[in-house]
Amino acid sequence: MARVFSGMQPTGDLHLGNYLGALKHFIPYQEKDDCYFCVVDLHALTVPGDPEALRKKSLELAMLYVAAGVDPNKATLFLQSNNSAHAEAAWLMQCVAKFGELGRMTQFKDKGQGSESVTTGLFTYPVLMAVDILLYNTDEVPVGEDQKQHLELARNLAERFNRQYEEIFTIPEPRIPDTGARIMGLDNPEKKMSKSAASPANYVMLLEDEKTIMKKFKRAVTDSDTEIRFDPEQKAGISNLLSIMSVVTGKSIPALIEEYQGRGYGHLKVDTGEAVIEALRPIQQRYQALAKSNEIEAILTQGAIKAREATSETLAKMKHAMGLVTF
Ligand code: AQP
Repeated sequence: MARVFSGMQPTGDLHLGNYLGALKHFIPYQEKDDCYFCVVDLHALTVPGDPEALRKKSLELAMLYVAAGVDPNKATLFLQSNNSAHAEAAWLMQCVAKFGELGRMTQFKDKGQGSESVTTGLFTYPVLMAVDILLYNTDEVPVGEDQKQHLELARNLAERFNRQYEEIFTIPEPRIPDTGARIMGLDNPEKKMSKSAASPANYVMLLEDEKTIMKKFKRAVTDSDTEIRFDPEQKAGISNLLSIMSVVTGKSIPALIEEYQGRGYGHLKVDTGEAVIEALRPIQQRYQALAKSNEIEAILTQGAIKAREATSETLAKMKHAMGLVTF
């Protein structure tokens, strides 16, 4: 049985990219593996935000995990800040990580854009993400493609710690899906779908209403050609629609190309919109039911206990290996 860990940030709402690139793939793991799924609320503090909104979004995200199929009887679901081992281990690992390697993280370069006023948390958060994973002796991390570099850092830090101190950490493997690992913006298929995009036309939120979802798909930017071909370089918009349709319906991309060839882009747009609406409907229904109950509080309380239990030994080993004395 493998140990599986993954997390998502409670900043803003989850979009289709977060779902198709990551969350959807969490579900099958819980049938056979020991899974820890986390709302990484400490990560959300790296950019300025409203404390009340963070509290609300953290619970909403936990409910979305459950609505999307995470079963608290099979997997451990918890809020990162409820297990203080994460913050403690992050400090220890910051004393192993190098300034230069953190400066090379593309997400920091994109979000920080060289500004001196960004928080140091934004700079060091890949180290926190590394220990999020390493503390659980994780074997596999299901993530979207944009997290590849952060996963590589986590592996490097684990190897360095093991060499420099003691062999404590398992070296985790990223699990990036073949299709859907990088869902692109509907208004700009050259860039990944992102909740911090300038226009809401960029993304489809998991809890968005059906009419808006369809409108966004109908307006999805494509090229002015008519040929249906999977070519993310030359035909980014059409390739993005084919990827979305493929992950949502389970049909292969070649089968979809055959189905839509010669029918014009309009059909593909509408049918992809409909397939997404169908896929999101049960999630939205389960979410609405959960939101009316206070079930999530008990789930997260249990999850926090299990998460603390799972990490206490590794944290103690880490401290001891580094020369800290505990009474
Ligand atoms: N466009 C995407 N396609 C596929 N997977 C994606 N992920 C994010 N965007 C896409 C995956 O979603 C998981 C959770 O990501 P996160 O909570 O760390 O958020 P993020 O990667 O920062 O997502 P955003 O929407 O892009 O936020 P902003 O705009 O704030 O940067 C991860 O597994 C991620 O790979």
